Amino acid sequence: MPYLNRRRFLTVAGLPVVFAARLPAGIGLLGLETEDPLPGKHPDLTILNDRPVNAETPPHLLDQRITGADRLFVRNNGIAPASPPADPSAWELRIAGEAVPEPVVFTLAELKQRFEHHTYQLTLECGGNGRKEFSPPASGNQWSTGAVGCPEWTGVRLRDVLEAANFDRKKAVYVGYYGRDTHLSGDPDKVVISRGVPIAKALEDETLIAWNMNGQPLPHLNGYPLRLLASGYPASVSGKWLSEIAVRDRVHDGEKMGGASYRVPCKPVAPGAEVDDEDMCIIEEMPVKSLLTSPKTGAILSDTKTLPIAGHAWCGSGAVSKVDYSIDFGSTWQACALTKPANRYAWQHFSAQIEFPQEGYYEIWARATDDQGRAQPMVLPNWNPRGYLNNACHRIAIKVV
Ligand SMILES: Nc1nc2c(c(=O)[nH]1)N[C@H]1C(S)=C(S)[C@@H](COP(=O)(O)O)O[C@H]1N2
Ligand SMILES: [Mo]
Repeated sequence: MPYLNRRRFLTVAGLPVVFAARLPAGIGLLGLETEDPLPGKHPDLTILNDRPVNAETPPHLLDQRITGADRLFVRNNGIAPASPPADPSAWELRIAGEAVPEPVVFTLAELKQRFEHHTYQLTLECGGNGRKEFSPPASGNQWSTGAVGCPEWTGVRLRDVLEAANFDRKKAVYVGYYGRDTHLSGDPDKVVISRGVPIAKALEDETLIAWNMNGQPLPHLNGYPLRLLASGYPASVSGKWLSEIAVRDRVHDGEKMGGASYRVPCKPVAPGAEVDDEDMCIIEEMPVKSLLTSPKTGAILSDTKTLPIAGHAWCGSGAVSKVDYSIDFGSTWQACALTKPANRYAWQHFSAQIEFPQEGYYEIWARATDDQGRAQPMVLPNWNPRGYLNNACHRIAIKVV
């Protein structure tokens, strides 16, 4: 709160306090909410950090089958470009790297004009979603369940663009991205984050260079005007404010590809263990997971003992083959109805009608199983130093009165 200092010309949020001299001594100014840290986002997103901006979505706000642009979480590692480009069609994307004969630059207008457009519904989940539950705790944003969403994205295939740049299929090992956000330190030479994916993932049909979310230009905080999307991998590979793709002849060695960043012990370790760098492996496919989006946890059921439940389930490769629920802490499980995905990497929707035997306190647990028979664990899986890949069952509390 700004306090009056009569020797200074007083301003609030850059505006002069015109009658500052008349403010009685000892009375503080109320001040103003100067900036909305989450422009364009739903007011009920939970802000975990405002520098860099990190905000997650409460489960009940993710009930939509296609996540609304105002509801998709935000995970920034640095500072988003200060203002959107005046002319987004002139935004430039450079394709370079050892496996490209010479760098090629496409403007956003050229990308839109030269290549076929594709629309897919693609799940985006931060590798650290669920970090909050790890014990001993892992440093970083303490995500609970809301660093995930599944909007519909429109853009061009990365493959088509790399082919137009004549990339060398024999040489290409990995792609890495660069974006136009800036480092927290303010140092313009420091890269915020530059991750990537193996070339096989880069060449999949669903790996997009996208400019639209749900038919509208991307929200500024989610990478406007252009971003990469490689769904099924931790969302950290899906570069925002995309300015360059490097087709590498080796595993990409950009910022946050090494050390403990987005890497987990190659072999499971005891909670709290020290793990050497050479024993850490890059996270690739995300594990099977589900989220109960209706009802909201804490719901009270009265006059009836029947409750409809709904949610989504997804996995990093293949499809989810079943979702079960339990109301007796995992002792017995019942099957939910489950839809097919809109396309590969889209989340699937589950639903059920639950009959409760009597009044009381219950928890509903949901458990998804993928088409390779891998199910979500009921307790926290594989502890790792940075708290990635927590796909334990989601639980909600219900009172039946
Ligand atoms: N340029 C850039 N791209 C980025 C990031 C970033 O900080 N800068 N964060 C990454 C991480 S860690 C995640 S989880 C996703 C989050 O995407 P969203 O903010 O659109 O939800 O963006 C990824 N792409
Ligand atoms: Mo992330």
